Amino acid sequence: MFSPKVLFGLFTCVSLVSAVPTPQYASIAARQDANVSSCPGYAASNVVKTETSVTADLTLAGAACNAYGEDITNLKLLVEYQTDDRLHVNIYDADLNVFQVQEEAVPLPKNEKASSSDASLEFNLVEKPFSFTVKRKENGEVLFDTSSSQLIFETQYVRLQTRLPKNPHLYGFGEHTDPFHLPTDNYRRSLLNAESPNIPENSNLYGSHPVYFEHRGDKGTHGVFLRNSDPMNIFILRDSAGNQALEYDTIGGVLDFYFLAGKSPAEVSKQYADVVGYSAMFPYWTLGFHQCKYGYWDVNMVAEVVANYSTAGIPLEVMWTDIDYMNGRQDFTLDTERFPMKKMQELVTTLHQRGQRYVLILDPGTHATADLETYTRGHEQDVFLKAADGSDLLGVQWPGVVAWPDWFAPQTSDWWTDEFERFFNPETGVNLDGIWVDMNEASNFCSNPQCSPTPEGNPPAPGNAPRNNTGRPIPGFPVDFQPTNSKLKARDTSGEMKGLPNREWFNPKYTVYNHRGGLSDFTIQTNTTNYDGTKQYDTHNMYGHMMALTTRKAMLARRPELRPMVLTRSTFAGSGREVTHWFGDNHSDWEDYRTTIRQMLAFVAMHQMPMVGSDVCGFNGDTDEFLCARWALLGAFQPFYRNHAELSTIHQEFYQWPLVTEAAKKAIDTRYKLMDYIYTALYYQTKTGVPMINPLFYLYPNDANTFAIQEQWFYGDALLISPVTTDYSNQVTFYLPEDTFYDYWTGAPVEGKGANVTVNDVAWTDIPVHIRGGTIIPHRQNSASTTKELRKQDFTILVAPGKDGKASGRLYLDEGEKIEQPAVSEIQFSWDNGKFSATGSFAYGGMSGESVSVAKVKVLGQTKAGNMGTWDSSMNTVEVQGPWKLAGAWGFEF
Ligand SMILES: *[C@@H]1O[C@H](CO)[C@@H](O)[C@H](O)[C@H]1NC(C)=O
Ligand SMILES: *[C@@H]1O[C@H](CO)[C@@H](O)[C@H](O)[C@H]1NC(C)=O
Ligand SMILES: *[C@@H]1O[C@H](CO)[C@@H](O)[C@H](O)[C@H]1NC(C)=O
Ligand SMILES: *[C@@H]1O[C@H](CO)[C@@H](O)[C@H](O)[C@H]1NC(C)=O
Ligand SMILES: *[C@@H]1O[C@H](CO)[C@@H](O)[C@H](O)[C@H]1NC(C)=O
Ligand SMILES: CC(=O)N[C@H]1CO[C@H](CO)[C@@H](O)[C@@H]1O
Repeated sequence: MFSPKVLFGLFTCVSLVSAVPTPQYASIAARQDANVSSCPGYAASNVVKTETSVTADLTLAGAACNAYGEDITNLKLLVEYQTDDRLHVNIYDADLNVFQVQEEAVPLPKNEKASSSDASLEFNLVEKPFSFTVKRKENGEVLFDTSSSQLIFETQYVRLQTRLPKNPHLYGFGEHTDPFHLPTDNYRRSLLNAESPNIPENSNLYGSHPVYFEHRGDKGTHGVFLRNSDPMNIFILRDSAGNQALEYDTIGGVLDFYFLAGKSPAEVSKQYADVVGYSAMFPYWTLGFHQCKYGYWDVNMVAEVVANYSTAGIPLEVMWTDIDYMNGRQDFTLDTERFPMKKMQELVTTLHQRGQRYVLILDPGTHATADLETYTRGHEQDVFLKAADGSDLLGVQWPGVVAWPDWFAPQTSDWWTDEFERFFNPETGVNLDGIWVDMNEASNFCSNPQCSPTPEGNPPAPGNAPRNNTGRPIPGFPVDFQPTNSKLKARDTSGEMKGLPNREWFNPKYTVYNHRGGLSDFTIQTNTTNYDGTKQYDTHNMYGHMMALTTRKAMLARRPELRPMVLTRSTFAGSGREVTHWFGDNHSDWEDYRTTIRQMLAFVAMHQMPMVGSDVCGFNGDTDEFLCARWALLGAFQPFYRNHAELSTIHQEFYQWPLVTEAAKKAIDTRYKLMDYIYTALYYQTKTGVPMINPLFYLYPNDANTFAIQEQWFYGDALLISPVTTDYSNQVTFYLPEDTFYDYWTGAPVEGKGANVTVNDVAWTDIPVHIRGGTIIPHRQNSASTTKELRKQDFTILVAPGKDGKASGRLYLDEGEKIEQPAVSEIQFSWDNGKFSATGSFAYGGMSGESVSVAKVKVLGQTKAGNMGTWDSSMNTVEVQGPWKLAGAWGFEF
C-alpha cells in the first residue's frame, strides 16, 4: 500500500493564461518525475458547427513535452448532441491508431442527432489554448470546464482536467471501498482491475467503472462517463485556496466522454443505462437466500448443509459449490471421489424436487495439460492467448499451469459454450441453474511478467489438503503442444483503433497505482495481443467483463428460454446489462459489513448493476455470532443475498448459532414477504434505469443532510433501512428526512424532522426499517421455505399515506424465469384519502398453485374507521378484507 503522505506531493503547476484564475493544485501527477507544466496544449482549427454536432482539428500548440510518452500532434474533436439530455465529446488521434474500446465489449449508444438548440446541455470551446465547457442551459451551471490545465495527449499518457465547484458532491468511479460520497481533498482513484483480498480502501479493486455522478442539490445532478478501458488514475484535487478540479490520467485510449444532463439523480441513472445498457433481468429465485463456502469437502457435506438448513427451519433457495467440486481444480471436471457424477446428479435432482437451485464456479485459467480434454479441445480450436513464439501463453491459477482464454476470439465463445453443453448437460452432466465466474481480473499466481509458470517455481496455491486424484506435481506444458499461431501474423491494424505499436508494456513512465505492484503483476502479461489485434495493455480491465459476457452466451445456449444468472468478480462499465457481481473477498469484520452498504449504493445506482451483494457474515477470517446476526439482517435488504466463507474459516451457516438462526429467520421471512415488491423494483430498473436501491439523496435531492449518507438506504423506493453499524453495539443513530414515516415493524407513524434519531436498544435480531409515507407496498401474506412455495401465498397490500393523504405503489408479476414472458401484469396501486384502486394490466394469471389474489389491504395512519374494514384504534390502522383477484382493475372507498 502507498501511504497518502507519499502520494500527495507539493509540486505546483505553473499558471496558464485563462479567463478564470488558474488553480494551483498540488500536482500529484507531476511527482512522477515529468514536467507536465511545459506541455504546450492544443489549438483548435477548422471548427465546424452544425445543428447536431461540432467537429474540429486539434493541433499540438508548441514543442512536444513528451512527458510520459510522445505527444500526438494531430487530434480530432467530435461533439454530438446525441439526445436532448446526452452530449458526446470524443477527442481522439487523427490517424485512428490509438485504442478505442471495442463495440463488442461496450456497444456504442445510438446517436439520435438531437438539435443543439433543444438540448439541455451546451458545448463551447476555446480555440487556443484548446479547452471546452459543458453547461446546463436551464440555469447556466458549468458542469465541465477543462481550462484549468492543458490537454495532454501522448502515446502512453492522456490527461484532462475539469474544474469542480468547491466541496463537490461526487459519486461513482467504482469499484472501490472508499466513501460513497467521494472524498474531495486530493483524493485518488485508480482503475486497474486486480484480485484484491480483503478489499483494501484507497485501492484499485476487481472492476472498473469510469463514470461519476455529481449532485448540486436543487441545481441538478449530472453524470460523466469516460468510455476508456485503459488503466487510469483519477484525482479530485483541491488547492490551498480551495479551488477544486477533477483530473483523468490514463496510460492510453482516447477521451470519449458522455455527459448526462439529469437533472434528477434517477434521470442520470437512466441516461447512463442509455449509454452502457439497461440491467439484465434476473430470475425470481435469484432473490432467494444463497449459501456457499469454500471447503465443502464433498458432495455429502453439501447435501448436509442443505439438510441442516431445512432442520433449522431457515429457508435456503440456492446452494453453491466453490472450486472444491473440481478434479484438481480444473474447470469442467468433477473430483470423482468426493463429487462423483452420480451423486452430483442426485444432489441436483433432489434440490430441484425441493424447489431449490444449484450454482457452481468456474475460473478462466484452463489447466494446460494434455490430460484435460477441455484444454486440448481449446488448444485445437486456438482459443488461448499467445506467447511471442505462438505457443499458448501460460500463467498459474488454482489448477497449476494454465492457458488463458482469449475472450475476443469468436472461437472461444464456441469452445466455452460447447464445454458448458458437455459438462452441464441436464441429462449426462451437472444440471446447474446459475454460474459463477471468479479470478477473472485475471488473477495470475505468477507474480510478474518475467515469472516462469513452472510447477517448481509456482506450485498451485495452498487450498484443500492434497487429494489423490490431482496428479501432482502438475506437469509442465507438453512440448508437442507448441503450436504455430496463424492469427498473430503481421496484422496491419493502422487506422483501426487497435492501439499504438511499440509501447512500453510493463512499466509505462506514468504509473497507475496498483496495490498488487506493477501494471502487469499478478495478471496476464500486458504485452499480449488479443485475437482482434488489440493488446492486453488496453483491454486488461475488460478481461473479466468479456469472460462474463461469453459465459452468459454459454448459459443462454444451454437454456435459450431462461434468464441466465451469471455472477462475476471482475466487471467493467456495462457488465450489468448481462451479468451481476458480488463485492469480492471481504473480511469478516465490522468495517466490511459497513462497506457493503456504500458498495451496493454505487453499484446499483451509479453502475447499473442492481443484483449485487456481499459475502454475508464475511469471507476471510472467522466471523462471530454477533457480526453474523447483524449481517444476516443487513444482507436481507440488499439485492443479492449469499452467505459465503473462505476455506480456512469456521463454518458460518446461519444455523450455527441460535442467535443467528433467529436473526436469519426473521430477516428471510421479511425479505420473502417483500419479494414481489423488490422484484418489481428490479424489473423497473431493467426497463427504466431507475435504481431498485435508492441512496437517500435520490429521494431527497434538496436535503443536503442526505448527500453523504452511506449507512442507510432505501430498499426499493419505500423502505428506509437503518442498520446498526457500530461494532458490537445495540445503538444506532440514523437520519430521518423531513417527511412522514411509519415504523415497518409496528406500523406506528414516525414524523421525520430532518434530523438524526438515536435508538439504544436494537436487539441482535432487529434492524430498524421505516416506510416512507406516500407509498404502497405489496407483500406476500406469509413467507415460505422456497420462492416456489412463496408464490402460492396471497398478497396483502400495505398503504402508507403521505402527509397529503395520498400514496402509490406498483406490482409487476410474471412467471419468474423466462426471457420471453407469455403474460405479465403491471399493476398500479393508488390511495387518495380513503379511495383505493388497482389499475394497469393484468395478463399474468399465475402458474398452477400460485396465488394472484389480494387477501387484504391494510392502511396505516388512520385516526378513524371508514365505512369499510376494521379499525385498530391502538395502531391507527384499517384493514379491509378481500379477496380481490389481480385479474382486472378494482378498488374501494372507505
Ligand atoms: C518545469 O518547467 C518549467 C518551465 O520550463 C520550469 O520553470 C520548471 O523549473 C520545471 N520544473 C521542474 C521540476 O523541472
Ligand atoms: C449438520 O448438522 C449436524 C447435526 O447438528 C452436525 O453434526 C453437522 O456438523 C452439520 N453439518 C454441517 C456441514 O453444517
Ligand atoms: C512479453 O514480454 C515478456 C517479458 O519481456 C516476454 O518474455 C514475452 O515474449 C513478451 N510476449 C510477447 C507476446 O511479445
Ligand atoms: C487416497 O489414496 C490413499 C492411498 O492410495 C488411499 O488410502 C485413500 O483411500 C485415497 N483416498 C482419499 C480420499 O484419501
Ligand atoms: C447525524 O449523525 C452523523 C454521525 O452519526 C453526523 O455525521 C451527521 O452530521 C448527523 N446529521 C445531522 C443532520 O445532524
Ligand atoms: C474495506 C475494509 O474494511 N477492508 C478491510 C478488510 O479486512 C482487512 C483485514 O482485516 C482490513 O485490513 C481491511 O481494512
